Amino acid sequence: MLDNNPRFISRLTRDTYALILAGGKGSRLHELTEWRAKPSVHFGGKFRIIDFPLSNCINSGIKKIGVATQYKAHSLIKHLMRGWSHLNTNMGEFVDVLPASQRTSEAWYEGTADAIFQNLDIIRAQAPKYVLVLSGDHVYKMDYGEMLAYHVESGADMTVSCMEVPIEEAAGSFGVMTVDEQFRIRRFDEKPAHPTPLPTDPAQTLASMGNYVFNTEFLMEQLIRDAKDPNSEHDFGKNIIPAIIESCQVQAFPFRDASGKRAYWRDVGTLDSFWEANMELISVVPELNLYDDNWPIMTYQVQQPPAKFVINEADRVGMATDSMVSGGCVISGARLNRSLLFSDVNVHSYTLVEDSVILPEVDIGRHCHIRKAIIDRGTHIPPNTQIGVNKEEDIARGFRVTNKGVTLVTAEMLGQSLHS
Ligand code: ADQ
Ligand code: ADP
Repeated sequence: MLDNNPRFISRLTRDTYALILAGGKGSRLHELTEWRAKPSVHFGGKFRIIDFPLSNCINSGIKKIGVATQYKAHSLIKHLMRGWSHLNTNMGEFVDVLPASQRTSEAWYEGTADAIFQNLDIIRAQAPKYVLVLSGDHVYKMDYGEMLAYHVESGADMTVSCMEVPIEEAAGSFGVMTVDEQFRIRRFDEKPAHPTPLPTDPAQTLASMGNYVFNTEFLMEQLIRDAKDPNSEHDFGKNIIPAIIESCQVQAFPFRDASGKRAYWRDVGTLDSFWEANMELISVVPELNLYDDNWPIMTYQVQQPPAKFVINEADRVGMATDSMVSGGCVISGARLNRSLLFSDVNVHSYTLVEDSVILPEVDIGRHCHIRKAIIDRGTHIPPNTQIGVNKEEDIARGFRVTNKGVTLVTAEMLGQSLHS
């Protein structure tokens, strides 16, 4: 059996080219993606979202990686150059940045399939046996080797990773599928308003995670055919998958954790899910373990001194509970509770920060109260500011308040210009 033979799986991963799609807009993150693509959005105290699929590739033994960028790519490209270029070695390993650059026509990347089509010559030059197409938008830990082994073992032309998702969560957001007993996909609808329920559970549907394995030759044939179709939007979910499920073998790969249960996977596509997924990390035993030596998540990090906590001498105030605090932070005479601070954050005396996600290089002045908020990178909160305490007031001041009552504050909302 393939999956019992790790040496065989390493042969598959070595023969795979991974192409991470990182050009999408992520518009439901509002101002967080006004200046950066979603894969470049900060996550988990020191990472960017794209660090998860990239680390998954490395941990799975896939070391030929392309990242297709398009929308607002400066922050992302900077991160890739600083954090991931060390992989470019003369051993044939690399993380290649593949910006939309009108390589095959006058057009930019028109859809996910077109983003690959425009780079087919680059993939061809590597002559991999398999191409792994990954979404750069999600937070999860996954051994792609298992998916590759499943793909090869089932003799599929294409394999789509999937998981059970509540119907209301999937409606309008995910591609959903119906499978037969062998998990071959028999029907696929891209973001339907009313997803087909699972036969075993009417509250759930089988959703695509936007990750695909292809036999390289097969992928090339499909993309060349699709490129000639004037009615196609050149998208995997909308065009490629529905066009091939009848005549080709397209398998669904259910993504499970080691105990066979639904694995951790977060879309962090809205401000509420971004806030929730970050806050989950603070719990005593989070579902996503960032302290797992067996599956390290790698990133770019600046050299920083340790986080420092200083007590306010006048009234002995200052403490942090149920919080994660990154390098370079100075918490001086302030209180933190259930909060996640990225690097280089300063919090000054008599300030209380609770249930909040504070991105890098934020400065929070004295006597502030920040509650249930996301503060964007580089924002300076003036002394005596209240955020998240009175949501009507937040809206009146031009902050964004979500349906679930999370307040987002960016430097621009406070009239501050941001340095790059
Ligand atoms: P979405 O994520 O909504 O659905 P899409 O917006 O096409 O689909 O984004 C897919 C990935 O491609 C993202 O990582 C995005 O950044 C990137 N991307 C989008 N347009 C791009 C372009 N022009 N150039 C380069 N990269 C681009 C997809 C599937 C669904 C599935 C969900 C799971 O289509 O079937 O359920 O992912 O989240
Ligand atoms: P990140 O916060 O993701 O690290 P970067 O600073 O690396 O982002 O890149 C963000 C890009 O957006 C840069 O090109 C930066 O100059 C630009 N940018 C960010 N905020 C603003 C703003 N308020 N006005 C103009 N440009 C901005």
